[in-house]
Amino acid sequence: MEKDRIVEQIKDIVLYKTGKTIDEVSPQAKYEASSIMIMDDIKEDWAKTTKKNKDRRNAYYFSAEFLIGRSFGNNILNYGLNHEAEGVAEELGISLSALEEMEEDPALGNGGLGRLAACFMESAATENLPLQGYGVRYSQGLFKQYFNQGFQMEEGDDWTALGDPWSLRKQAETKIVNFKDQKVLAVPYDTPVIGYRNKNINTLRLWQAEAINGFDFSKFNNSLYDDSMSTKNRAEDITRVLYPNDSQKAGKILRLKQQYFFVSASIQDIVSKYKQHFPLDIKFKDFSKYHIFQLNDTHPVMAIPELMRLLLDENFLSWEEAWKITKKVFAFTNHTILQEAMEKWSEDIVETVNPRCFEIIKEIDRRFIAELKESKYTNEKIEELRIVSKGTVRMANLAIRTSIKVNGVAELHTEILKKDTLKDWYELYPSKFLNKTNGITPRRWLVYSNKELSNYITELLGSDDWILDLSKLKELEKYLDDETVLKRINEIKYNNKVRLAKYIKENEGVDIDPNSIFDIQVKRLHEYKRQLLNALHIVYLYNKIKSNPEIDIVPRTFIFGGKAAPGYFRAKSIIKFINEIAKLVNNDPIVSKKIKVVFVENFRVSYGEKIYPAADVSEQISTAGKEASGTGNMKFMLNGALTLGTYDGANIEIFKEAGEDSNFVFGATVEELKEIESTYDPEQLYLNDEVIKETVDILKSDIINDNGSYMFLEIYNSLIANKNEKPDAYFVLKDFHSYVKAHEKIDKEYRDSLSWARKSLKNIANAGKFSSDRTIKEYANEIWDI
Ligand code: Z15
Repeated sequence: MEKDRIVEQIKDIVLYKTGKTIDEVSPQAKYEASSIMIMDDIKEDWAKTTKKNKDRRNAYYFSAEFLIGRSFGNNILNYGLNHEAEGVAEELGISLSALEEMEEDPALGNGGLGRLAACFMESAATENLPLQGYGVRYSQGLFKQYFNQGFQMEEGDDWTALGDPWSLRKQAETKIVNFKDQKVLAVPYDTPVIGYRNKNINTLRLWQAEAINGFDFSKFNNSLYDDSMSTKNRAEDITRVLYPNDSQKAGKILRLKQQYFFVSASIQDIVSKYKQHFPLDIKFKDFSKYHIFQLNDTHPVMAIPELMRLLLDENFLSWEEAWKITKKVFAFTNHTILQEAMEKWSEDIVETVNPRCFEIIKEIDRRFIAELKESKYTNEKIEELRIVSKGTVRMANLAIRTSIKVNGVAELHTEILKKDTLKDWYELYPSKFLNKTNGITPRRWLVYSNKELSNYITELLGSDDWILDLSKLKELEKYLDDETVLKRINEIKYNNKVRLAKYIKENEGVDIDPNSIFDIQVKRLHEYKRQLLNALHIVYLYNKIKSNPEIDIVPRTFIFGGKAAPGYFRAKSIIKFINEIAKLVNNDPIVSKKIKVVFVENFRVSYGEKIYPAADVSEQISTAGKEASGTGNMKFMLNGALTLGTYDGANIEIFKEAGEDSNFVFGATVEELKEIESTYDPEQLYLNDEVIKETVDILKSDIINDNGSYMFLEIYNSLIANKNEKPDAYFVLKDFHSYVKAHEKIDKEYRDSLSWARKSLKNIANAGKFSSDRTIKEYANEIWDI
């Protein structure tokens, strides 16, 4: 029997690894052995896929982040071992969920951009598309977050401390990366990306930096101990830590070194494999037939000069020959219009990282300008478009100039790029621009994380085909008026809420009531995402309940999760603010009967898997125009939450698919904001609006306490009286009343539980578009031609 074979194999691995029998070892050892067993099981299929893809055109996803989350449960599901898994765990003397909880989340990404890369890898494997991931194997993933007196604290994330059963070190394929001031080894670690039930297994290759001569014995013998260690440390520094900024540039030389490190290793890897495969094609005439590199934002853009360098200096092609190839093999995804996220590097930093690449960039720029002059472009326009200007290298310009295609990540976002942010580029290269609305993998974000709903969908549709064709969910619409189905939808949601409440009790120590509305905002902390608007609304409710304790409102639990970049003071202030509101609300005997607030610690992929299935309301409340797409919004929708959101990013497409009447739309549109922008005066709004004033004034009161940090005064000033920057730049006060009204509508509509369930089902039924299977097929057909 399959189950017995698996159990025997795991016991064997336990014995080999520990010298002990299964009943003598820790849960961690059982987890490790089970993972190794899976790696062993898949090895032939993995090798077969690798071999098959050798002869085909491949796409390569270059990304500084892959936020893959835990592998164990997802691999069991995708490889089709899930029917045996519970029984196997039982034989090992442990529950399956206890085994799963042994795995550290590899947090090799910050947020949306890194998680998107992970969803794309899974979908490509599932769709039998030859897509290889290339990135960085950070020793320290994104910091772990905890709270001390309501303040965010950060702790290192040594995610491999207990080993990493999901990767194989491929020592023999090590590369050398040259910087101006050091040479380091790039050692690849390969992780399998298992397609759903198709035996197709692609590869995610992450590079780790190591010293060439790890330990200098001559120096050591001369008792220059520090010196002998420093070469090793300086090498390992390059991949030591993931920069914790999401939608914000780092601007540090080490960051550009990380970027150049992984793209140099990747391009060398790919070029050397090509030469092995086609030793006669010394002019690389067919290189562009076999390769297409997707640049995930500007982080991997150094791949462009690096490919030129390899073709020119190491393979002796002429500039024209090399450029012709380079111009055919890159495509670029833009993920933001925020200026603070646009990477621009000062010339001396680029020069210090790799002088030859800097020279090549300048030559690309020189030739580009000559071309523009030829086409009678004005100096003004040329200044906008050029790559090197005023002492800085603009990475987006280099990417757009070189790429065959440039894409935004949601319809609105792409329109803003064309009309506004990249207007001049769109004029120059209109046919390069296209939209690829983001998506999420339904395997991790529904089948794995919400088994009860997933099983019910299969029961209703009479087949599980929908897992591979999410548009089939549309057929659920025939049950929109079926009371039995609607009741079951509510029951499943309730069960998921009970599970989350239990987990939150265990992990945060807060009691929450599964009968209350679970109203959830989980995402990175950023002013444009407006967690502050959510918080101020809670203050408004608090005041309302205080002045009228008998008020009739449906009990509500506001759940927050998300990390602030350690250097982002105001984002940290907002966390502190929410934590103080939580304390105030939860400790008030009257208010806490109606509302509760909890900010969960250390929100991450595995926490998301527990949260999304339990949400009634999905908070997607960014300032219109600022959230490029959002993908959390899709995870909530697919799990039956109703969206409370602005006309921003992919929210607009969610409203379009599921209908505005199944969601709660509020706030100013991009056009409206553009119109009032120059005259917007939040101070007047505040002074003339009693409700807003009373709400905002809590920041200056002694009802809550920022422990002398001045954080709350700083938030207050940012809204009303800021001298150094535009006050309320994200229009929190502008949208406040509209947001309050939308919440009142939620309160009203939730009372009709069948009608709510109908809207929930409407959302699930129309979430098909947001499968990353759809997205990845669009990339494959319209950009990659694979
Ligand atoms: C990041 O997570 C995103 C954009 C960025 O420029 C950086 Cl540096 C990080 C996010 C967007 O904010 C989000 O709207 C989008 O859904 C996600 O990328 C994936 O495209």
